[in-house]
Amino acid sequence: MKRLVLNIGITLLVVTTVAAQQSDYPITPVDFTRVKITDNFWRSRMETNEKVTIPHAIKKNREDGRVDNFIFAAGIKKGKWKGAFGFNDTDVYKTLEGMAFTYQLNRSEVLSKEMDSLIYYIGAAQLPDGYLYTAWNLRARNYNDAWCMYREKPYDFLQGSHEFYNSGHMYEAAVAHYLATGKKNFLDIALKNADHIYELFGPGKIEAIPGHQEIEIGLIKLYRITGSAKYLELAKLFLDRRGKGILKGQTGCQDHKPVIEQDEAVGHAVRANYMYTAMADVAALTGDKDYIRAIDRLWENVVGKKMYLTGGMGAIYRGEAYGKDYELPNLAYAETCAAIAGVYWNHRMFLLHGDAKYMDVLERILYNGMISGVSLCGTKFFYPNPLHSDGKQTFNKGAAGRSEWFDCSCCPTNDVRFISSIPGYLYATRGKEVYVNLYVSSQVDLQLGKNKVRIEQQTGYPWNGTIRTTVSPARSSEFTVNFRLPGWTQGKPVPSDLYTYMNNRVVNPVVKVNGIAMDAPVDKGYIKINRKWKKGDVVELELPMEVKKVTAHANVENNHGRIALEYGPLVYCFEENDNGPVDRIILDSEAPFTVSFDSGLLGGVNVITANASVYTVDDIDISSARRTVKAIPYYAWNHRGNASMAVWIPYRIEKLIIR
Ligand code: FUB
Ligand code: ZN
Repeated sequence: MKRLVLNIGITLLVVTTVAAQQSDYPITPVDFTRVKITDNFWRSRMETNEKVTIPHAIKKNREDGRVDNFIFAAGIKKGKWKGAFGFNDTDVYKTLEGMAFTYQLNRSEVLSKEMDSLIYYIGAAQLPDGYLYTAWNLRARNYNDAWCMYREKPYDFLQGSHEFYNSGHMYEAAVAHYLATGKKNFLDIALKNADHIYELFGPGKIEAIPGHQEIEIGLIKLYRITGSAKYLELAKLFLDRRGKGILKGQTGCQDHKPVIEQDEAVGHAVRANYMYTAMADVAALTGDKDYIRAIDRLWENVVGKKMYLTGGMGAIYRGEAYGKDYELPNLAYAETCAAIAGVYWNHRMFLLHGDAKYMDVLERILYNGMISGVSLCGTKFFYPNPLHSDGKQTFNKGAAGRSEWFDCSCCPTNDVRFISSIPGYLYATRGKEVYVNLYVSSQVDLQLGKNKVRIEQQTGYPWNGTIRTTVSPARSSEFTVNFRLPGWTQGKPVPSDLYTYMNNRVVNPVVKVNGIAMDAPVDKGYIKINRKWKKGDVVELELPMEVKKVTAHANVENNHGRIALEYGPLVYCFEENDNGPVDRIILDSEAPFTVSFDSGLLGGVNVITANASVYTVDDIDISSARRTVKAIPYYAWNHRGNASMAVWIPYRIEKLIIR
């Protein structure tokens, strides 16, 4: 046994006695509260999240009954459960998690009061034994979704009811709230619920597993905060019970094989990605090699055969699921929640293996298929994130464009919690090494061994690749700063052969320390600068950006003869607003592409202009004309009304069908 001391911010310390923790991630992320983002790109997103999206989510949660459900379940007022999905409680939890993250940065009294009021209702709704799922507490019979049907007994339909999924989000929110405020009012509710679930479903008890993974991540956070090993044990148990037929071996919820034997991403993509995230945590915390091998294989499969260029995951609308290998239709499902879960998973893979390729994937998701899910104004959302739209099809849960909310609003509330934690993905440390993973103007104070180090980044990223980093240790000392060398600078859009650059020119970045160019070694995708640092040392990094023409693996049939464009970390798309109907464009892949910054467009973006032949068709004639066409960053599409959009554009005529 050893004493585990967790320093959990502000003035709070938890000291407890637990079974010895065997291992953990070898790399430690720098907590988001210590990173101050000073750029325009992410700072404005975070401000919008704080000032617009969080109030919007609170309002929507109140308007459509999600908050009332707790009030009614608590008996504070009389009323019937409202909503279409039993797991609507999670939207209140995820909003609370985002509020807690934000509170840690702004200390707003209004936010604090709002959190306490919601937590009061949640606590009052909890049954004495710890159970809490308002749909069951209120014996809701008005579900319109067969998967969430009311059952006579709690936990009677775990594959559909989402009771454990609900609890997982409650735990994550409660931990965030505890860390932000030091108050235990929410954490106590979460622990009571987790203890109740452990009593019923722990070792030697009922062999149930969640139909929708998420509780595993939450339990591990409870373990980290309390040091109580039973929460980690239960998380692993929920994983280890898979593949034994408890959920009838369904692939949809990854019950087809024991998790350590899984080698292909199948089924519901959000469930899968949350599961892989939890598996990485278990792998790190137990050192279990089978777990590590399994998540490595699953990652290879996703990044090698199942990921969109935008980082989107989960191709298929039916079952919100991963498709077969190379099944990547451009009318992609690519749910925002799956993208966020993909960030969680890839971040943990980096913390485990220390390879930049995981951060490359994370960056791709972040700047493209994740951030596309929230409008610039912060109140309009995509649930699926397709790479093609005809401007009319109602791909977004019944809408042809962004929506303010959904009956199932998992994505908007996931955005709320995720965006407020973005600074936590920038930096990490390992012993006397620092990792600079994302290029964002920012400032951070690090503890590196016994030394304090301030790092300040100034960059125009993602619009240009000039990065100036000032490293200021309190005391001059030797250590290593690792700068991620993005795969896209090295001729590799992704760390697999799924996508390739047609113009694969590798120009090595220029690295200068205090104005003097240097040849730094590169290892695992990082430029490693080891030296005796002194206050005010400056590293300049020039990542060469040029328009990249991407082709997809030949097995991705729908993209034969098509290219997509990238510039820096951003994937581009063509919109009808700039070009007329996008399905009439044939790009001239040999002609020059030019890039210019348009400060008046979509909050300020780099646009790419290109030569194309644009054809028109009438009853008896097809004609074409040479024209300049314009592409915008994919994340910014659908801000100018519903119109056609495409990421993958033909550059040669493959087939001509005349009917
Ligand atoms: O089932 C809960 C959430 O709703 C899932 O994660 C999403 O895919 C949506 O189905
Ligand atoms: Zn979602």
